[in-house]
Amino acid sequence: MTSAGLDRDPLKALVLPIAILGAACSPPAPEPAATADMGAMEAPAETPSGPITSMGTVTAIDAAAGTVSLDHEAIAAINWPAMSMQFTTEDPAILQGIAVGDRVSFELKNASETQVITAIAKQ
Ligand SMILES: [Cu+2]
Repeated sequence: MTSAGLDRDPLKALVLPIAILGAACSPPAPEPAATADMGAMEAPAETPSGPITSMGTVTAIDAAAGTVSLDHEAIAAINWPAMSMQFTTEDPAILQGIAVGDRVSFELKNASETQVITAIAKQ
């Protein structure tokens, strides 16, 4: 009979962690499927040494995190097919003036740091 009062405590204990988890999940999650695929994308034997440029459409921007998701064209220099994926920016300031839906040209840092964008420009 004393259990009636005790029953409330486990409920209270659950509410706070759930609220915290909910808040942590509110920013849009990166695309795990597309990101996982990148591991299989080995650079070709003849790796270009300089920057690699391509075109794409912006699908998401997180200016605070300095990340941008692009639906990009195939990038022959590094044997990439066209895909949707998230990049990080070397300098998040380059995202200023870029918006979701923009058609952009962009520059990857190099063949070994292909997920780092050093420049992006609206077309
Ligand atoms: Cu890609």
